[in-house]
Amino acid sequence: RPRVLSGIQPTSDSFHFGNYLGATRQWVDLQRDHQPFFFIADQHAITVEQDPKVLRERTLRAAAQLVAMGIDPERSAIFLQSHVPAHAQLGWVLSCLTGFGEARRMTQFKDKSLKQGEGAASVGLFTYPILQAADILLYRPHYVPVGEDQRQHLELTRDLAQRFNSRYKKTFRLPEPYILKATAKIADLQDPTSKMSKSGSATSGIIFLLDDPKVTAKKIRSAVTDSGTDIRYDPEEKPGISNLLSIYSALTGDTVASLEEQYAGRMYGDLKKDLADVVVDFVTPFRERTLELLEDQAYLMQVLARGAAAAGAIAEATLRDVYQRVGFVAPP
Ligand code: AQP
Repeated sequence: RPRVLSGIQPTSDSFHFGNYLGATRQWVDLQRDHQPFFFIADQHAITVEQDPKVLRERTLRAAAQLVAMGIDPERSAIFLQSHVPAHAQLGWVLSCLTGFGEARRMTQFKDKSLKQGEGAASVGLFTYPILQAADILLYRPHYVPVGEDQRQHLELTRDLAQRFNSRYKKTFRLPEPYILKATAKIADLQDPTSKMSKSGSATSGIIFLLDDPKVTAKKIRSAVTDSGTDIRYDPEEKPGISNLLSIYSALTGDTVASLEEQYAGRMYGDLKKDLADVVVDFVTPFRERTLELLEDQAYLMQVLARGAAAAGAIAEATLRDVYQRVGFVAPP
């Protein structure tokens, strides 16, 4: 079975609909006929300052959410990045293979460091995509299910894999990004030309999976819409309505064309009201299940321990190959 791997940062109390529709929902689907590895990127999280207590809480909340949304610990290895030291160890080797200019071209670093102000961003934020390349390459996955914002990092990962393979010996598989076009970039409800992102936007534009469903319904009913009145999918002219249609279609399985037909001649308010109901029906049981899982931390720790053992065995074997190929003497 082809292998898939992906990760998510524990940097908020709840995942948002961008994370879910852009990435983790594909994880749930792909686990059925792939060999799945999914990790919570706690080491990436500290590229910006975190309160240690909050980070610990959010890490467990992330694990609970993954299980609640349908990642099955019996099928998938769910683990914490910091539990598998090979990630950081391979990260170092790959950073020695990365050009400074090459790292500087990463647009996500440019965007995030600009927000933090000149010179304030950490070196970790700068080298983050290299650690991410290590996260991926250790497992030699075929596919990496992510949102569109990760495409450039995936290209760097492939470049580094290729460079290592040609400089030393074929070691890494070149992974393919698995990006579903329809949900590759879920937009902010208040600023539909920007991606829904916890660090970039006012919370009124973000649908958090664990928000009180009443709050979520209100956010959707207050989403910014476009000029004109017709409900049609046109991301250029109607980014707000198009985003709502994308979310609606992804959650119900109705095609965008059939939704356009269904809402022909109706008001924006009708679409928003119906979408709010669809989203509430989805998040209500999800939220209950997550809160239930959080009551049983012993179970969550057991899931993470099992995941780390499965992932660690593979990651360490790859790292051994790498160390040997770059010329490190094996420990006695
Ligand atoms: N708006 C989005 N549309 C589609 N996919 C998205 N992803 C994130 N936002 C969207 C995908 O979610 C996965 C996990 O991403 P992450 O852990 O890197 O989360 P993130 O990037 O920290 O999420 P944010 O909200 O975008 O945070 P900031 O603003 O801090 O960067 C990835 O596969 C990502 O593509």
